[in-house]
Amino acid sequence: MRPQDDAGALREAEARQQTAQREAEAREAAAAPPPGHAVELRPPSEPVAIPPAQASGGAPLPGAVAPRPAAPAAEPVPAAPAAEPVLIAPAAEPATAAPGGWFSRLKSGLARSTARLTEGVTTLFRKRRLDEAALEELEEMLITADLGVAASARIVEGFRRSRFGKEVTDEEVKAALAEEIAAILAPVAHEMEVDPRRAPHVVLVVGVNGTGKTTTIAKLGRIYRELGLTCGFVAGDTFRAAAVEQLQIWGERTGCQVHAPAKPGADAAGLAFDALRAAKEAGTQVLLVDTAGRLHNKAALMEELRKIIRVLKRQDETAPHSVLLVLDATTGQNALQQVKVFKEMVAVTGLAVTKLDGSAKGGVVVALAQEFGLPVHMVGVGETAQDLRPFTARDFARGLVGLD
Ligand SMILES: Nc1nc2c(ncn2[C@@H]2O[C@H](COP(=O)(O)OP(=O)(O)O)[C@@H](O)[C@H]2O)c(=O)[nH]1
Ligand SMILES: [Mg+2]
Repeated sequence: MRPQDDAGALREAEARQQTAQREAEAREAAAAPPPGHAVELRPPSEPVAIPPAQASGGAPLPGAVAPRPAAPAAEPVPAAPAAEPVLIAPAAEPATAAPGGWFSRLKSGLARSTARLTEGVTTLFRKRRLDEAALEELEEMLITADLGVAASARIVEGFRRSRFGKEVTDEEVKAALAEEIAAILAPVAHEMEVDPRRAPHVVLVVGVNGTGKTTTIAKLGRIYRELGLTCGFVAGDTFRAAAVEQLQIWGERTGCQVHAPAKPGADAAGLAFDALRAAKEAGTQVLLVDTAGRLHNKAALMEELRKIIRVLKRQDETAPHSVLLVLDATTGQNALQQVKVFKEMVAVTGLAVTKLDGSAKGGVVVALAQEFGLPVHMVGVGETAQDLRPFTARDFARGLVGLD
């Protein structure tokens, strides 16, 4: 990897984002509520089940209890008795390859990345002796597919040890590739554990604008509601009126209470502080805090995030219990740079990688695992509330190389 190029690419991406944001903000300004207009904390509305037809054919999570109507704010739902820490998918859920099953959705989501990774393998290894030249070509191909220099070297070493001089077919290479990739991913494949007994377990969600923070919060909210938990959202990206509205809509759809700023641009830390107090009083079990991602003003963003953390700790010194960094897979190597930057700002506890469905750069997840060793909790493979999956090493690796 060339840090120089990465920094340049990151600046470019930021510049693009800034332009898009300025345009969006100009549009929003017209639609924004007048200054001083208070947006009330809305009592949670009835959860709206997403009809299966709309949900990419996804079945409800097995083991999930039917979503129950959320109580009005005045009548807090008591914490479920003896609730255990929860994962977003009960371990019992099989990785079925059946159409509509989540593995098939993960696999089809990864299709573009798979094509990028395997086209080379197929032409290189129809039937060939694995010699030095072949290994070199393989390594180059892996780097091109965004797996990063270190992970690519490690994979090729594995091939050298086990298969050097042997005649191999493309199918054998794919299977071996899946194994080598899974070995790199296994140490980081941990689900994000949320402990409802903390009432609330606070998840601070950070990342560059447009990576999918708000969407991921919505998807998580839906899953927690399906698991029978009470869940709140904090619309901490207070400058963008559209961002607040987006979260309010998701709150209504999922039955999660939304804590919105009194006016656009209100202090995000103050909002988070009030939201945590309200969530404690109501016994809300999970609180997901959305944040701004204006990386072009790094110092200001760092100050804002640190201030949010500081005020949360004033009420609960163990909060935030998770700091989830959301990365957009389509940005490829840029995602690596973003991890470095956000790790300097806050104590990131895990990653969510989104837009794997629209990306040819899913290989970057392997580079992330190799370079940082941070837990990869979940992957986004689409825009609907169903399209968030826990990250499992073997399934992801096999999906990436196109195997069942
Ligand atoms: N295809 C696809 N789109 C996604 C995914 N996650 C988020 N998006 C889209 O990416 C865009 C930005 O997402 P948003 O949550 O607003 O990003 P934020 O600025 O980080 O909050 C939206 O149009 C989302 O629908 C995903 O996993 N797949
Ligand atoms: Mg957002």
